[in-house]
Amino acid sequence: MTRNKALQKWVSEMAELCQPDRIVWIDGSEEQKRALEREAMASGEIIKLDEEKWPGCFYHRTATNDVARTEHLTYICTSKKEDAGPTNNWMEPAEAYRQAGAYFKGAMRGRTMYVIPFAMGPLGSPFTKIGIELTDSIYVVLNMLIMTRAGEDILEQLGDSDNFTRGLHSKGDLDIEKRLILHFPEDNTIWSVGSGYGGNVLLGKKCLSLRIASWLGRQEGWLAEHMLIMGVENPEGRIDYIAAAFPSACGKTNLAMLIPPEPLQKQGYKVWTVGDDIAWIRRGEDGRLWALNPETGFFGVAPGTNSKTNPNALATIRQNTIFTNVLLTHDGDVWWEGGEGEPPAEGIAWDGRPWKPGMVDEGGKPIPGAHPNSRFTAPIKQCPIISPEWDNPKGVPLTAIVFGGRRSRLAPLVYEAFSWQHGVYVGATMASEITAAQYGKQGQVRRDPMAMLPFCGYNMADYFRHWLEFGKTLPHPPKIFHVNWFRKDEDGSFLWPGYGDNLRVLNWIIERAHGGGAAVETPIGYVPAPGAIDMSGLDISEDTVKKLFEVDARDWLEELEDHRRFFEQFGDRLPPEIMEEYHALKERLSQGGAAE
Ligand code: SAT
Ligand code: MN
Repeated sequence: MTRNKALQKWVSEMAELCQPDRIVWIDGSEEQKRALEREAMASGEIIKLDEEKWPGCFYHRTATNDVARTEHLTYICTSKKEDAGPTNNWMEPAEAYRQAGAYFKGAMRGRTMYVIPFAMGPLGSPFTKIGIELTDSIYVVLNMLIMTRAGEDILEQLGDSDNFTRGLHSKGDLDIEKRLILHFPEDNTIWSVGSGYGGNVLLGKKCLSLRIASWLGRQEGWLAEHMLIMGVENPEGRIDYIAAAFPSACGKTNLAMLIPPEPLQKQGYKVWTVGDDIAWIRRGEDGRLWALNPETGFFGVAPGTNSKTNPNALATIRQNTIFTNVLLTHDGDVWWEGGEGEPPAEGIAWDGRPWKPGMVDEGGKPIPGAHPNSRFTAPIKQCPIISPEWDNPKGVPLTAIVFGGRRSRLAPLVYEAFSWQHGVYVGATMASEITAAQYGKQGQVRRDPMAMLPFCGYNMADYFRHWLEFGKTLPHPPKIFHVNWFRKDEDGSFLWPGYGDNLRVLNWIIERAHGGGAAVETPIGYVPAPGAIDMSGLDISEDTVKKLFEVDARDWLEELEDHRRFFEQFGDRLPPEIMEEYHALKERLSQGGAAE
């Protein structure tokens, strides 16, 4: 399959370790994919869904202890511990290879090792990185064929070069005690063993495109970010591109596929999807920022996806989609909580047990049919509003950068940072309530800088420094904003309708980025002036609007204590600019400039 000596050598060494019965190279052909689907159906690894209802779609169920990324088993293995930093788990590389090596040893006996050559980014783009994933899972192969550009062409592009990410994955025996997700940025290598769940095993995604890429980006002078990319077309036909970072399961996919509310649709607004999870960002020759989505598919959260919340996602997953851990019915249909229509009368839940609507556990809590982190894997091209620019090798030029989190309190609907440096502080102090995409206590607030806490492949203090330095190279750095769609009132109901109406907020952001848009200065940044956000056709009271934009100085001063505690862990490595911003913010808040 290849004459690349470095690749041949590495594949045979890994085969020596894992002892597969066979080695199969993935060529990217339709015939090979079909044959793999048949094989996985025969073994029960995937189940074909009803061809009428779900053409070309499959169902897969993971082990019940293997349903989300396992951050506590995810490591950055650098020679020096400080290079991984205090927010990453660290293991010494030799020790990490030794431990995981013991789990990989003979793990593919009786199995096939698939060699997947893949590219993140379009071939021939300065952004693009090549990887090879070795895996013993057909499910992984089929997902990688959707999520990445995979096959023979990639080998051709790679030629004799040894510049590729070496990814080794084995399901092992799916024992959580023998599960490790290891990154060796100094060796451009990823080892993942003991899991079969998306983010742990689709090595092109979080492992390469964020953890390894963030490391490469720092060396090469660009940014690898956990961001969606979308275009907003205004009635005059101008398209502004926005990149936005939110933690996992906070609505990146929904925002990227947003449908404008009726009054804005009538005015002629349109949205174009470029990506829903990862943005690689470079400075263009024109001094602007250019962003590219390195993926070719969506690995989205199923629950809550319906024709009201995200009709574009629903249209995207109608065919050629793999569903993981949703509810399966006996007639080859799927369903999930917050899905389309009534639940089926009965089915098989994500954990393989029989399920009926209304079932409750011993504590009286409803038993869900689909796991809260159940997913769909669908080709990006099937999205009805896919941007014609989505695979432009140059990427798309960014008008604004947006950070956001899920906060019931504190953070206003939107605010604008005073400068790039302040914007980096805003990103660095992002926080969000824990969702089903992570193991952990749901609802608890955790600090998640730039939504990269689980994905930054090096010391986060150095990452802040990289952002600060990167901004200095830009003649006109884009403005940075923070949004929070999830603010609640005293009785726990959401203050903002969200979904399509978020476009109203994006429009203010775009106006501000172009030098317009009325704003009021607060200690934390600029918020929209009364009337500056188009609320036409919205049933929202003045009082609610006031609450949405409220900046409570006392609450913020309390929050600042948490900022300080978070930053303390980085010691001397923290760039002084960050504490400069901290002190300036504290000063502004203490002066009582905020509404009480
Ligand atoms: O599971 S993934 O890491 O691929 C998705 C996510 O959690 O953002
Ligand atoms: Mn994500």
